[in-house]
Amino acid sequence: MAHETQQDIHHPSTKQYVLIAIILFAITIVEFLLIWDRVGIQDDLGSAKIPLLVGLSVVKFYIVIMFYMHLRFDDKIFTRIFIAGLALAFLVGVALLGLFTGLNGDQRSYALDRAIPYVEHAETEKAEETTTPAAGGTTETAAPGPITLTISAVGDSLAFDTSDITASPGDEVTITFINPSTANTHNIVIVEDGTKDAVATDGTVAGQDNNWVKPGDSRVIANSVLIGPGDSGEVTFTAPASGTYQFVCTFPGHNFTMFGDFVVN
Ligand SMILES: [Cu+2]
Repeated sequence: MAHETQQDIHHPSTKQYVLIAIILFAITIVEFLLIWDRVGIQDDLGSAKIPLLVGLSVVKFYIVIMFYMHLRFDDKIFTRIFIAGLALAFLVGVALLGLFTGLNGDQRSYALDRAIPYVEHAETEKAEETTTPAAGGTTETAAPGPITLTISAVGDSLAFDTSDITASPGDEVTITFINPSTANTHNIVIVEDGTKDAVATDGTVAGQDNNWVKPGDSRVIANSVLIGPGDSGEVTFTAPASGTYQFVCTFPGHNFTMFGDFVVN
């Protein structure tokens, strides 16, 4: 027993491989039935389906590594190496989660600090929504004209120095954007209300060559090019109809903290 080699042990036959495939397929069907809303089990199970699905995945994982990856038939050293790697991956995952959430389940202070602007923004947005219906009556207050706004990034922070800018419908708006950062590249993109994150997500896909903005994105009213550290740039556009819009930096990841409201009234 102490000197087992690969030759001593029989690998599974084709018949056994087929059987294993059928078992894996059957487990997958069960998993699918658990989450398919038309079956109706998923509502009854509630959050209980999560440990069930994890358990089924573990069973499948075990079968695959033991038979298809031959760990069951190879020298024990391979199993030990595999488990060591798996344990390391698990610990790294837990450590990464620990960066944002403590063991007691509370979010870490710096994670909370970064989350606060988004919550505040959601509240102000709602407050404005309730007041904007009056603007539907298009009461023109001032004749449209050219206006110039200046906005700046805050040092090396992922933030603009102002949380809202205003214009009147039809204004020829020129926004001068100053980037005093020593490290970060930014842009400024004017978008339809509530679309900043979706626009940024599509911008990330579009890539740096497109200034992190999807070409032809209908939610984008105007955008600057990328403005590097220490540079400044301008974007000129005609202010759209009355309402609330957003401005945002769509450099990947910046959109969560680097945004504000663009109010047209
Ligand atoms: Cu940015």
